[in-house]
Amino acid sequence: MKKVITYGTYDLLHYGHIRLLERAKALGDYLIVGVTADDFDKNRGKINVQQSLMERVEAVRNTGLADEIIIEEYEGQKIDDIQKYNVDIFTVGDDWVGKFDYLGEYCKVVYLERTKGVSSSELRQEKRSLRLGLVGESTILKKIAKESTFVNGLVISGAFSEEKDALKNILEGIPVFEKYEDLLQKSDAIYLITSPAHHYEDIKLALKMKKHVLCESPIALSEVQCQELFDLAKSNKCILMDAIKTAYSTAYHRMLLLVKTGVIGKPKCIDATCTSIKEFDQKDPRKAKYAWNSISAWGPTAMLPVFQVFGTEYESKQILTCIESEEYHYDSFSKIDFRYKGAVASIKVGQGVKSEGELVISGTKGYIYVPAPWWKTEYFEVRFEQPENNRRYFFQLDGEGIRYELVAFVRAIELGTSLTNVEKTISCAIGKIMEKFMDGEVFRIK
Ligand code: C2G
Repeated sequence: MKKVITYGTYDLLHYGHIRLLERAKALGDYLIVGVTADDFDKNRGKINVQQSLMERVEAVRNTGLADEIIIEEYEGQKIDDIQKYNVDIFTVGDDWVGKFDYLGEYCKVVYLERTKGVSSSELRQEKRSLRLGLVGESTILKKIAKESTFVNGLVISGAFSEEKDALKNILEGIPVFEKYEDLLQKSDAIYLITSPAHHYEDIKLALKMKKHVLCESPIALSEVQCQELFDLAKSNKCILMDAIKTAYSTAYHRMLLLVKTGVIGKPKCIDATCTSIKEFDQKDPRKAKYAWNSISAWGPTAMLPVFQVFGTEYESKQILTCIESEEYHYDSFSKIDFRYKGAVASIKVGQGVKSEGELVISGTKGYIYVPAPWWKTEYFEVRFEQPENNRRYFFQLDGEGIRYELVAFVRAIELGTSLTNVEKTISCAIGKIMEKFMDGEVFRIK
């Protein structure tokens, strides 16, 4: 019996795939089809796959052409499979010509002509692209514009900033609008990174015009305002999403899931530190006005694991801060201690103080250690009393998580339902901390 094997994602199964499978089957007597796992695709840069693995497997099964379906999960697996299943022929479309010649050592390799004029990417793009407007002053806009090119169905419609000069040299080839409303008119959604004090008004206007909003955290500087914006988004059938890219990093997300399985026992203490030295010049009022203080720039990221593990119902908290400018509410460093029933957490954030940017989650059986910079790491360890029980985890991170965040935003809009990794309650709890800070409910480090 001649065994043939072929692999693919088979997203939105189409005529090109079916023709490939038919010809593959005709090469022998028994056809094995390897369908790629989601993680495998993500790691090879295919982040826009629309269907789940089960849907794709079902679609292949329904062709009736596969005698056996297997899942492709790791690089190099093809060699293992060919040996394991005693395969005679490996085949794939000729868009891969040369790429799998190395398999010739194990079986015959056949490249079949790819069917012209049909592809999953085109099918995905058939839906009208979502026009995303960029709003704000930060150089992060440049990263968003770059990362958007990796996301199917997303185009940048233009940009707007109160500080026009701020957009110079960072957004080449993107039209800059004179008025915020004009950009909103030409967009379906916006990514917002104006200064936090402006978020509330900027988001409100966008939502009133029925535009979806992805806003760099904090969404607003008070809990009530946050809640109001989420309510407005709901009644206007819009998506409002908190942009904390760390929440979309695979390593971070998997780490969180592991904590929830109880691998470190009962979590008792979290220490999260985020710092980056940034110049703050209050003698330049134009720049000072738009500067993000340390608690806004880093607070949401640092609070994320605290709220995601322990929840938002802490018993008490204390904000300790070094204020550099009263006028601009600018802190060079802040530390927040949270007391929970049976647990504590502490975050340290700063733009005028440098420290080790690590995250430690301590539990009754062991602890999680995420090395600096933990907010964009690909790696973490689960450590125990007996070092031989320690485990290390690595998950590739492309585009600092921004790419996956944009994919989640676009899909949420398509499906009309929130797919956020940052719960609304967390966004509101962040807003509440910001409010306490702005109201001066702090201990000053003098
Ligand atoms: N195909 C084709 N004609 C098309 C489109 C795709 O013949 N118009 C073929 C591809 O060449 C491939 C198979 O259909 O052999 C599945 O295509 P994809 O789902 O796009 O999978 P791909 O990314 O090519 O993965 O390990 C995975 C494999 O390397 C192939």
